Amino acid sequence: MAANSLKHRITIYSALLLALSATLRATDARIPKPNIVVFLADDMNWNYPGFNGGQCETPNLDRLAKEGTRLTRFYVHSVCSPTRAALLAARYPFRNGMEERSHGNDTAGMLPDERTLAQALKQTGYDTALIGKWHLGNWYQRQLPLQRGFDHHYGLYGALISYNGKTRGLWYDWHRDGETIREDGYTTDLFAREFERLMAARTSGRPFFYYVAFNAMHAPFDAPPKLVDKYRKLAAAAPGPGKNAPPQELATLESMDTAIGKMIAAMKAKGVLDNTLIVFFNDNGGTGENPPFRGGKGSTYEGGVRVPCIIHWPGHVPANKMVDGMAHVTDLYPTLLKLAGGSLEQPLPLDGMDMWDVFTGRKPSPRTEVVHNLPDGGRGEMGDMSICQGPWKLVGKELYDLSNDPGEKTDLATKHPDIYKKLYDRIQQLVAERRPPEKHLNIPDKPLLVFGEKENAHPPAWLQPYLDSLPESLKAKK
Ligand SMILES: [Ca+2]
Repeated sequence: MAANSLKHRITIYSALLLALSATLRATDARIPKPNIVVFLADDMNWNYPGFNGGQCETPNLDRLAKEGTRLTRFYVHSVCSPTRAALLAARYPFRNGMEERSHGNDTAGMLPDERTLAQALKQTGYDTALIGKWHLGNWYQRQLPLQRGFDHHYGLYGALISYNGKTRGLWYDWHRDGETIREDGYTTDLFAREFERLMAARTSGRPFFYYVAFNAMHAPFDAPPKLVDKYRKLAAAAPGPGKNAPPQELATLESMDTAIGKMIAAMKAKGVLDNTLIVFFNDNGGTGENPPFRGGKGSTYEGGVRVPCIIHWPGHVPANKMVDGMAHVTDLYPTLLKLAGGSLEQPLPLDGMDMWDVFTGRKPSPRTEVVHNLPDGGRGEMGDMSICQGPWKLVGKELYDLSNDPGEKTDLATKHPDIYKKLYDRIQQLVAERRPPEKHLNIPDKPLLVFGEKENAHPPAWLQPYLDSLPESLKAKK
């Protein structure tokens, strides 16, 4: 009897294993290992791009939106560094050390034991590159992109640089592969040129992960004068509500759209576009207001943390579709890594979830909770403590039902004290899981010329005369 039962079990297990391996083969056959390109905008307002009804001309983003799936409830963090850390580590900033924002002259960076998406994809056989803004530590060598999984980096380590001068105050911040370099030109255009160069030079045959993190449209603005003039004239010709976005900001965004168009064209010319998954999103809400949502950058109201996100891979991801299930920036890492055939096994547990079946419209989102900020997160600069579970969202002492009130106008905290308490208690539980950031110090202003401790120790001979020669208008504020 026992022998029969064992035999029966073995037969069942064998059948299950066969079915499982058939499913895996079918999955492998259905999904080729894609190239992955992430386009990350900086501080873009929800209502500016054309695909969201904005007045900025963004034909390339609009095409991505039309040919792809848009996530309409995609969350990030309310300022730059925490979102970038959540993207690359798939863990909330209160765990990965970047709840403390990377400021100008301090040594704050992502904790060194965080495994980045670039490291994980590299282990899976991908070529990796970061073109643009890093902002996860701008000083110690161990913090910089080449030490965090990128084969190649071109752009800035910090934030807030002038688009033409590449300076933040009198700190210079422009690099290629760990060297301080001098290049004339507008950052956004230079990123496109670098992408074109990399694409044309590709010979490896391995899949690639290119992370393109624009400084557009972060201040200080220095947009091409012709474009600024165009939007100034448009605003004058059609004034009124919703038509008064600053021309500098719209011109900056249109420049970014043009750069994205050039990069897509470069992939098409190389014959790799069809097998490339493109993700576009924005790192935090735009400054000021982001209608129809409340608030903007630095706030945990929807306008600060809910951003446009497009998933584009024709033939694999539905075209012209909206997905309204909840998703968070940490979900990209496990989703992309799994698609790439990589392993999610790692010492630090992930907050992100595999969302491929959500992006492809096969299943509703499994995500039931997003943490926006813990009490006093990031020295209070990330907005009020906030968490959402399903339609309910706690922001500071307020409670909103986003299913009826996405604009967060009616505070229901006194009407539903039980729900408020449940969310509040959950936040307190998470406070106990907080991991302290790396101890960081202020870097002395002098003799600081360039970000990157090693590069600053041996600055190039042209640097000081170059900085001295810059007009005040090209020196961004510290
Ligand atoms: Ca930002």
